[in-house]
Amino acid sequence: MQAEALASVPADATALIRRAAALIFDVDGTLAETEELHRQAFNHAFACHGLDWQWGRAVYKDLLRVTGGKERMRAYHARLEMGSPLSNADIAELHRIKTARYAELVKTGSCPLRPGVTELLAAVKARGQRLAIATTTSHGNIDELLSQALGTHWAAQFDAVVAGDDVSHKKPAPDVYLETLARLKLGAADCVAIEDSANGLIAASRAGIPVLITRSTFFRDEDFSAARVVLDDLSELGGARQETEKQPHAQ
Ligand code: XBP
Ligand code: MG
Repeated sequence: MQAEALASVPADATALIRRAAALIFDVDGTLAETEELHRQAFNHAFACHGLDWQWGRAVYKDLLRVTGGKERMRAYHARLEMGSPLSNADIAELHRIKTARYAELVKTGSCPLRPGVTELLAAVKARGQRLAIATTTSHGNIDELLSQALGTHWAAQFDAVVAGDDVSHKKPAPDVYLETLARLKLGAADCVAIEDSANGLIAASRAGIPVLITRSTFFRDEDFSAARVVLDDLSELGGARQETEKQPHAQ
């Protein structure tokens, strides 16, 4: 059976989820389809800063190969090979405006958690398994999204929350996943990473963590053959939610 075909069998997905001591979630694209809001927020920042940059979906999809909003803007500017260089201060100011706009957009409630996410989080906690977050975005963005979706005390559900600025190198480097494992005091093989992008798959795999992919809008047609399981979304994990007896790793 081809890896991709095998990887798409929900039974494998259920087994992978249920045997893990901890599930480590990516944020953007995995918990919610946030990248469209990020794209709109970037364009808002460019207009505020007097730049005639406007990132359409096709351009943004390509730019998403660069992780980190600040790094993404630098990469785009470098491609333009024109105009005066953007200083670090310019990039920081653009990212500040973008992040503020992103928060406003999230607060409108227009970016709910993806199908199956809320139910899976509840089932995992009911089984005594642990939850963590390993993302490239910022703590502020995580808090905006999950306060809106899970309430202001969302962080109490997670044993570790590691963001892009907590580590030296962003995905596809393994840093954010290695830091998460260190904070959880767990081995890579005892966890599963839930991701939506090739960079996220590479980062978790480099940390030795098995990966379940949930395909997202901007990364639907990526090569995920290195993943253990590939789903269209987490609602396919119905089985992983029904039984709630404690797991062997249960706290
Ligand atoms: C996705 C990213 C982030 C977001 C934008 O993070 O690469 O850069 O696109 O957020 P992940 P920032 O999928 O690892 O959650 O502008 O705050 O970087
Ligand atoms: Mg992602």
